[in-house]
Amino acid sequence: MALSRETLLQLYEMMVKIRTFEERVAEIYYEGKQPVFNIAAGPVPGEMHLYSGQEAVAAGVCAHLRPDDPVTSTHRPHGHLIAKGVDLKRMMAEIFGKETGLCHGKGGHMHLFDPELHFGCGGIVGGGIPHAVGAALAIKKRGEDRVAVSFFGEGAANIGAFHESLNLAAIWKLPAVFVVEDNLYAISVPKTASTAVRSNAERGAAYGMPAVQVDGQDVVAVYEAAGEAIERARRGEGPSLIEAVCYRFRGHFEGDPEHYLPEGEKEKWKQRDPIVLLGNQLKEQGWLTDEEAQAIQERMTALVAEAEAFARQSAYPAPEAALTDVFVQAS
Ligand SMILES: Cc1ncc(C[n+]2csc(CCOP(=O)(O)OP(=O)(O)O)c2C)c(N)n1
Ligand SMILES: [Mg+2]
Repeated sequence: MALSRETLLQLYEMMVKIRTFEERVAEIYYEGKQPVFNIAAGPVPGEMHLYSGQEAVAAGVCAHLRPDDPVTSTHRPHGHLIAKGVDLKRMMAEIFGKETGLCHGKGGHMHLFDPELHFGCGGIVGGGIPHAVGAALAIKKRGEDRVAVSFFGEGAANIGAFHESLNLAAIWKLPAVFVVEDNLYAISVPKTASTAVRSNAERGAAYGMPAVQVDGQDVVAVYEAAGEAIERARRGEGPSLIEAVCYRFRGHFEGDPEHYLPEGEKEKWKQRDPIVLLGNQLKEQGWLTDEEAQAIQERMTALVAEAEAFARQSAYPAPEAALTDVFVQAS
């Protein structure tokens, strides 16, 4: 099915939005942390896992979702939340730990929650998979046509919760879509050293659910596979598994020396940058000029700058608020 110019431009713009946001976050992250890398210094202390390179997966899947469709994400959540439609100001403020952030500054980059968008994530690898199944069970019991989507890495696909979740989703025919982002590595461990099957799509058969492998650098391929799986779930026909083969263009975390990468591997994958691939396709079709691409970039840069200014100007949470919105053991 040929996609319309409007849809392709929306996908392109979303990928540029995610990339632009994260490139700026990376610059902000390194403020005050040099010359000797100090993880506790700067306006954004702590770890930082960026999504750069994988934008086609978030954009291609979330383009089919409504604000009320639940999404669970990971320790690498920025792309998924932006594609779900978050207010960049509140997201940036959360990354800065400010009171105006999504979680009033108590979550940070790895714990971004947006109840209006039914979005959650966290640092427990694979932790979001059963949460999505729980949401899908609630949707089914209420007789709604919403769909729960869980994004996770190929590393997470080896934890027990993955297998239990897929089995339950299948046996109960739940409206869930599982998206494995196979970016070849779990920190420094290559998939070939941790996973017995060649492709996680092969595992769908074990749970009696349709499963496909798609080129995760190709947003159109992701969009089409996700559309089919999400519509199937909305019709009440049960869960699906999508394996998107992709690559992260930055380290596992910022500061990762990446000694584990074979020489030339990243450079090879960068030749298949999802934004450049779609941009070239649009230009060849005569659907995007260099000036239009430039205008999209400028618009996204301005949006991110606005979010950054909002975050910097916001206050930190008051010390008296330290115990609100968190679990406190009763004395
Ligand atoms: C339950 C659990 N085990 C281990 C870790 C440490 N850890 C953080 S990220 C990560 C690798 C995850 O790899 P993958 O699922 O492929 O996601 P990617 O980082 O490639 O996006 C590990 C092992 C953790 N956070 N949680
Ligand atoms: Mg991985």
